[in-house]
Amino acid sequence: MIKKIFAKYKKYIIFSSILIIFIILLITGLSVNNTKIIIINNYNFEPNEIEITEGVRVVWVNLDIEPHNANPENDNQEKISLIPRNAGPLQTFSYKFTEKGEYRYYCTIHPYMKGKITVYSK
Ligand SMILES: [Cu+2]
Repeated sequence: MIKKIFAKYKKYIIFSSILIIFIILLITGLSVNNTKIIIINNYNFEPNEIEITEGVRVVWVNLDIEPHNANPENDNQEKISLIPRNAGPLQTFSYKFTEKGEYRYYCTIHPYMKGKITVYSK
């Protein structure tokens, strides 16, 4: 029965699958330019050093079962009031960097977790 239906609509199924894949590629391709993803995995920011241009949004995705956050290492660095809230397991937080500079951050819960983001002007 299912085979029969599949045979009947084969063309449409293949066509719509290709269309869906194309749309997904289009959406991810567009957002990749303006978004950088940092995975938090096993008490590490991966990658822990990135270089971006102004206007890029950095998204941290926490894959650990522990909560993590990312806060500026230097309190005088008033440019970033960076991500003050904790991210629980499988949660994300994000920050859009609009000013060039070097941003060092760490997790206040696990201070040995460190990262650096270098933002260049456009
Ligand atoms: Cu942490």
